[in-house]
Order: sequence, then structure tokens, then C-alpha cells
Amino acid sequence: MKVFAGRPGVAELYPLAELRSLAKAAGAIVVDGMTQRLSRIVPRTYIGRGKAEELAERVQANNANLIIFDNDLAPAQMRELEKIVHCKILDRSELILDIFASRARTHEAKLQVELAQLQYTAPRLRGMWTHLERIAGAGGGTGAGNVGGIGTRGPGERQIEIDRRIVRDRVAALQRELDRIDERKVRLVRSRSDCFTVSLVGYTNSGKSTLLNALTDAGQYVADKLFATLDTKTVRWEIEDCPTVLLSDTVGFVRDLPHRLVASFRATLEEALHADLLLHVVDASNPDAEHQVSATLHVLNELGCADVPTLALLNKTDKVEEEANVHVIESILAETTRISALTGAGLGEVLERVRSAAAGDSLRVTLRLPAGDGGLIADVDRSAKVVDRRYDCDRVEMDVTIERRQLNRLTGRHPKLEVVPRNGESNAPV
Ligand SMILES: Nc1nc2c(ncn2[C@@H]2O[C@H](COP(=O)(O)OP(=O)(O)OP(=O)(O)O)[C@@H](O)[C@H]2O)c(=O)[nH]1
Ligand SMILES: [Mg+2]
Repeated sequence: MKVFAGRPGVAELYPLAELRSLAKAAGAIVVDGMTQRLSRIVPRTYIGRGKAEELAERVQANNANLIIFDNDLAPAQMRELEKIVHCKILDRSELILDIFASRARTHEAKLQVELAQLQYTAPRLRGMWTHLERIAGAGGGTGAGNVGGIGTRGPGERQIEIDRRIVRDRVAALQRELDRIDERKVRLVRSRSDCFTVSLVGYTNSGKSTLLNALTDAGQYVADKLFATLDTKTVRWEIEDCPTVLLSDTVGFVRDLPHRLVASFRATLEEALHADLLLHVVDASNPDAEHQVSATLHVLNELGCADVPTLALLNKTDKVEEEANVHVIESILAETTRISALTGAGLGEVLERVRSAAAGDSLRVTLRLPAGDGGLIADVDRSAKVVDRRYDCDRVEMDVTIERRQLNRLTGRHPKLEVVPRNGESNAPV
């Protein structure tokens, strides 16, 4: 079921295609689909009464036992609607969380999914118990409807408190454990700063893992299903005449990725955050590619990766049917290359682009540091090409040309080091 609110968009041409794939990925057998255009969401039941009754009839006719909404419903709306349709309802976020739960393999991924699920479920748990809160309130003599003033008197309320505490404690424990993993991961990713790091990012099923396998001998799992990859994999990518490059495959993005999920997957996405270059893989053969691109850009933005240099790879060009769609994507994205990870077309150009990015990742900056810090000065001399050096009382200013990762290493190691763009120039690569 999908509800369109507001103005019609291109996505309406394929209204349920992605939801079907998501449902399939979760193991459901899709028997029917329905859409509704509403100028305004009905606050109580999300969809209109007539539509809800039609939905109930179709559920019965198809013998369905689950309705999946492509929209996210409030817990109260779900409850009200379930009373009319007599069938369990799942919304888009719950469905995505469920897929992640079934796909998570590593300890870390499992923790991340459980945390996101609990955080999404916690408010719903509260929603589920409100009727008991009311009963408790009435029993406790505070007056029916005076929900806010209810204490811990009724049995229902006690149960809510217990459930909430269990959820709260578990969330806190998961958070602590993930924070520990996070720290380890950050250290690991930062320790790679001597190498040029490249991350494959993009919509789920766009071909990231296939590309990783085509470029290296990683042997990464590839499948025609959503969220085949949930854990980052990093491999050494040997490119001739090029410093060492590390290439990472990351979890795929999806439109309206639940916020909690993005937050708890931060450690997994740490690779992308600290990459020197992002390869944004787009399934150019997908009719919905334009929306997939904007969803990916949105998530990257949310992760704080908007400024990382990015090369867009328009993949699956071997099966593009609508050339016009590819032109549209090319007009949205700054730098693009057409490829096919399956046939190998265009991969030579990708190699060239990465080689030149890895080699030419130099910045012209002025470094300002304490003149008495011999160790730091020696470190700068070792790591950068010094063009000019000026002494001013207890400070020394050095105009340098330096590789970005060397600069990152220096600033990470020496907090007293100040970096200023040279003579008002931008930090553009040389
Ligand atoms: N025709 C064609 N199919 C491709 C190409 N690249 C990938 N595929 C197929 O697309 C499907 C998804 O590929 P994956 O590499 O698993 O995609 P992914 O981006 O890693 O997906 P997730 O891990 O789920 O985010 C597989 O069936 C691949 O065989 C391509 O260039 N051409
Ligand atoms: Mg993958």
C-alpha cells in the first residue's frame, strides 16, 4: 500500500516497484498492491475510511496476513487502521529494519540493527500501552483521561514501566558496546591514513560489490537482492604506478532510510566518512535511478560526506533501455563515467581517474607552528615540500605543498599546528 500526499511525481510511474523488492527481500510473497492519492493524510487512520474498507475486502479476498505501507505511520494510526482491516500492518521503516535484522551476520551488524529496532519500537511500545495507562489512571483515582498524572498504581502501568526500563537498559548496553566498537573502528580507519582510501557508495543493488570484485580479487558476496552487503569490506587495490589504494565496499542506501539506522550504522559507514575519494555507483538501467541518486546524495549529506571528492559511476550500462534516463543522471551529477561492472566496460577509465586522484591529491597551504618545536618542524620537512619559510617572533610560517593524507596525519598528531590556505588561495589540489 502506498499513499501519495501532495503533488504527483515521477515515482508514481512505478509506485510499488521498490516496495515489492523490499517485501521480497524480507521474505514476503506479494499478492496485491494498492495506492491512494490524498491531498491530506487522514490523522486518525492515515488513509480514508472508504479506502480502508476496500483494503479490508482485498485482504480477505487474497487471504493476506500482512499489509505493508510504503509510508511511515504513527503507532496510533496503525492501531486504528488495524481495527478496520483486521490484519497486521507494517510500515516502511519496520520493513527495512526487519530486512537488516535478517541479513546481519557479524556481531557488530547485529548490535547496530538491534539498537535501531529498539529505538524505533520504544515509542511504539508506549503507544501500545496507552489504553492501559488510562485504565491505570482511572483505577488510581486520578480521573479517566488524566493520563499525564498517572503514577505507578495500576498493574498495566507497572508493566509499562518494566517494559520501558528493559528497553532503556538494553539500549544503553548496546550503545556502550557500539561506542567501544566505534572507537576501535575509528582508530583502524584513521590508521590507514597513509594510504589513499576509496569507498564505493550508492543505492542498494546498484552493483558496488560486483565492482569491488571486478577491480580487485576480493570475492565479495553479490546478489540480485536489496541489502546483500551489510558490513564494510576493505581490500588493497594494486594499481600500477600508483601509491597503495584501499578500496571499501559499504552498505547500500535506500530512500527514506530510517534515521535511527543511519545513526547506528555510523561505524560501518566510517570508511565512507574518511575516504579520500568516493565512487558513487548508480544503477543507470533502473527507471527510478534519478530518485535513487538523490536519495544517496541525501544520505551522504546526512553523514557529513558532502565535501568528499566524488566520482559517479553510471553502472549497468550494458542493460540500459532508456538512454534519456542516463542523460538526466549525467546532468544532475558533476563528474560521471559510464561503466559496466559485469562486462568490464569503462573500468580502464575508472582506474585512470583513481590513479590521477591518488597521485595528485596535493594541497598548497601555509603551516603556522611554534618555532621552538624542532620535532614538529622536522616532521613537516619530512612530509611536505617546503616552498618558503618565515620566522616571526616565536612562530614559524611554512608555505608547503603537501599530500592531503600527510596533512591529516600531521594535524592529527600535532594539535599546535595551524593550517591556513596559502595567500587566500583555496585548498584546491595542485
Ligand atoms: N547487467 C548488469 N548487472 C549488474 C552489473 N553490476 C551488477 N549487476 C547485478 O546487479 C545485482 C546487484 O549487484 P551487487 O554487486 O550485489 O549490488 P550492491 O550494490 O553491492 O548491492 P547491496 O550490497 O545490496 O547494496 C547483481 O545481480 C549483479 O550481478 C552490471 O554492470 N550489469
Ligand atoms: Mg553489496
